[in-house]
Amino acid sequence: MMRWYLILAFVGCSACSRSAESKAPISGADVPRKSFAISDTNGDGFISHSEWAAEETRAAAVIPPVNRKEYIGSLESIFKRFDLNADGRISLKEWLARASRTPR
Ligand SMILES: [Ca+2]
Ligand SMILES: [Ca+2]
Repeated sequence: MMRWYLILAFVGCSACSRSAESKAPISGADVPRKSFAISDTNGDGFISHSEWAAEETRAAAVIPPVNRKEYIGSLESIFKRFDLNADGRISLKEWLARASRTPR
C-alpha cells in the first residue's frame, strides 16, 4: 500500500510541477495519460528506464536524504511492476493498465 502512495505522490508531483509550463488544465480522467506524457520526455511513446530514472532523481530531490535511498528503491520496484512484458520500458498501454488498477 505504501508503494501506491509513493507512486501517486510521485506522479502527482510531476504533473503539478510542470502544469504551469503547459498551461493546459489537467482534468481528473486525463491524469494517467498526462503523467505518462510528462515522464516520456522524448515523446517516443515509451517511458524508458533512463527517463524513469530522471524522474526518480527529480522526485527524490524533495525527499530527506535519510529516506532517499529507500524511496528510489520503491520507485525502481514500481518501474518493474509497470513494465509488464519486462522489455525495460513502459508503454502507454502498460502504464494505463497499471494506473487504472491503482486503488484510491
Ligand atoms: Ca521515451
Ligand atoms: Ca514494457
